[in-house]
Amino acid sequence: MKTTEFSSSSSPSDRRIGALLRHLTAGTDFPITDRLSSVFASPTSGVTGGSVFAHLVQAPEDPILGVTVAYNKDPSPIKLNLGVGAYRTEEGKPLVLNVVRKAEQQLINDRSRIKEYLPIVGLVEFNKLSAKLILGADSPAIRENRVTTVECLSGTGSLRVGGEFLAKHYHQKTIYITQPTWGNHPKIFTLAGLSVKTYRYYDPSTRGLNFQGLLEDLGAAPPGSIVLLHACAHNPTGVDPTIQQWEQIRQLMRSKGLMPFFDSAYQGFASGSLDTDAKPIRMFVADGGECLVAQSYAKNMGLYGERVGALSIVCKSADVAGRVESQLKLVIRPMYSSPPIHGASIVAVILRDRNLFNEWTLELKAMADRIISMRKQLFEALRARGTPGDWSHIIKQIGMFTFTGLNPAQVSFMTKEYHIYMTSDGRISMAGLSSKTVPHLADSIHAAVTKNV
Ligand code: KET
Repeated sequence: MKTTEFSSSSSPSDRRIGALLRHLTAGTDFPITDRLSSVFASPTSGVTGGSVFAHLVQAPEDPILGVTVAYNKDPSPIKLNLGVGAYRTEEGKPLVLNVVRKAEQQLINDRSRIKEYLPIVGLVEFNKLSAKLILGADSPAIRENRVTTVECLSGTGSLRVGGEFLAKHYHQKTIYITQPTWGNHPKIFTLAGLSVKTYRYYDPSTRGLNFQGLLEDLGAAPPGSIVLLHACAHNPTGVDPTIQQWEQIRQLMRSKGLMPFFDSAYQGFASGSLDTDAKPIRMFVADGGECLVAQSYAKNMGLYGERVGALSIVCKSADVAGRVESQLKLVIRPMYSSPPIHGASIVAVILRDRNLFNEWTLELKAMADRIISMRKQLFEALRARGTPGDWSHIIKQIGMFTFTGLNPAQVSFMTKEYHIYMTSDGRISMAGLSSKTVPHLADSIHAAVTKNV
């Protein structure tokens, strides 16, 4: 339908519509296209009828990102956002890593850089370097060309592309996710066309891993089922299997032909070492079997808003990997055509340069260390206040989050009375805390627990 152009060469009916529109818009600030949309709206609405969307109910805010929305609306000067897993400095400010600034400067200075579309699979050098980062520089799977890696829109996009690929081409359509897990997992995989089931993971009574339950549930899963594994720093519990337990999980999964799909959103944030945090994935790759890995650079390079990540599929042969890649392109092309160039270029500059890479590992370690120090400070602050209960899980849990055990009523009390924002499951982002804000948080937890909220 013609909408905005009414030139002298228009047909008589176009001219009549043009005149009508000029009449309608005279004296109003409404853009002409807005007016047009009501003139040409579907017959069920009519110009005077209600909106065709009138039946929509207000959707709830996202359980994690909605916390930031509520936080932004709070005018209190003492408010504290411990909802989303995003790193903050001791001053409570978002951090752009120094190596990222340097890489961006390099990119700007390079006048030969262009803004053409990337290929469907993204920046090829970024893909190669990402596979090396997660699987290890000496990985036989990479050497044998058995890995296909595509750049995706951060961790979420990588999971979604992987999920849609599996729904289309893998014989089993059920994916098992941990109970509990990151709230977006079930939504991503359901919309990708998989059927989502859970396996036991966390034991609230010990605030640790329910290893027996995990083995039983995976042991009872139909052969071939897909299993989503958090590579490290499990979200939201902060509880990871030990290396010995990973080995048992690997043996069980391989013996039943279960397909591992790793979500690696926190490489480097658990131990402070990129290699140590990738170990569980490398154990699965070392046995020669197949698996999928979704990588995110949101947290470990602080590239949250750049939306840069990668999906790797480790196959049995180079031939299969090539065909897998050809099918991944068919998933990606109608979804977003090709990924963005800037974030992947930053990552590629840092990963290819030994000095920048080393500098990155230091900055990453500093972030991980600050989080560990926040754990100690919060634990000590609660001890000093004599807050009832065992709070040792604060220092035992790993990664960005503490799964406090606070219930939704206690969380809402802390938000209302202390302006502390966190997800209703009692998860707090330790990365959002600083030495200055620890006492305030400890006061609020103490009050929530002792007032029997
Ligand atoms: N996996 C996990 C386990 C995860 O916690 C996140 C983000 C992602 C993937 C996706 O991150 P991306 O930015 O797409 O690379 N988690 C934090 C942010 C969010 O919810 O979007 C969070 O849990 O706070």
